Amino acid sequence: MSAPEPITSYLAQRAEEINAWLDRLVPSETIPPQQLHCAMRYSLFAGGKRLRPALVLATGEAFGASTESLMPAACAIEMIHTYSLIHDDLPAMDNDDLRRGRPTCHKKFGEATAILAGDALLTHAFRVLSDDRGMKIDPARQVRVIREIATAADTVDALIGGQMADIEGEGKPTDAATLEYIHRSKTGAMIRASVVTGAIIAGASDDSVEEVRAYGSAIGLAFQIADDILDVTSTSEQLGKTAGKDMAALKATYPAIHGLESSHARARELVEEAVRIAARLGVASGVLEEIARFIIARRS
Ligand code: GRG
Repeated sequence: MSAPEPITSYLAQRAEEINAWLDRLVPSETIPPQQLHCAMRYSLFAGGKRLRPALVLATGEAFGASTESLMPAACAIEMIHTYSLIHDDLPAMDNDDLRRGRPTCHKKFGEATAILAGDALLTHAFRVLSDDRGMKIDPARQVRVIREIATAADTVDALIGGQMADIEGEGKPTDAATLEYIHRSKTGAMIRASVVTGAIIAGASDDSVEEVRAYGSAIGLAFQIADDILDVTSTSEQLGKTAGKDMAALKATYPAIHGLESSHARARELVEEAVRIAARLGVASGVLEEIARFIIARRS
């Protein structure tokens, strides 16, 4: 199954808007240190899907926020995501040569610059998030957004913690519960935070924020299961990153533990759950439902 046209066009349109904002928010290559800004922008503008910022926009707009108020946080989340990819590709981690269809940041700029480019994207994200001219919402709500994103990028049930568990588990037998923890933390946390961020900026009620969180949890796990499936069923050209890496690194993946059939079935169940949650949010949720379906229909 491939993704239907309307949602891929929607995401392509949002990616253009997001790219224009990122271009304004990230220092230009002409500002010193030029090499560092070149490396940050090289990885940032290498053609990612912009799924996480699109989720911020789609959720926030569904609850009535303006695109302008959502864009700083949407872009900050993409910066954090890109930092994590740069660091994940480093020789000390996944040691990868290809990302987003191009040589990885350290292959192009050297390891020291790539480490700093990741650090700088993470730091710059929080500068953008804390700018009082940015999202233009009540300061208490802005702090809540910053806390939500920092928590997702942190260690407990979050991005860095999930990455650590993933590294520690390499080459060892991993049980289903540990695999689920790694996926929900490493991949799920930032996807969950993306939708929650949109809802908070829009001023959604606490109950709605929690419903949105449940939607984000479901699509976050579905996304990583789909990623595990793509790793074994696609080519490097299709993915824009090295295919078959997980198996070669003896990584715990859904297909390795549960088999391909059950992995497909679990991903479908999670998407159906997400669609049900989106449909009862009480807002126009068509885009959120379509994004949930896209997550397992995508080819890269
Ligand atoms: C280094 C702290 C740290 C964390 C690294 C992101 C990550 C954690 C590792 C990358 C490897 C991996 C399989 C991560 C799971 C998340 C994932 C599938 C990332 C790729 O996200 P896409 O497909 O990428 O949205 P694009 O390029 O489209 O943005």
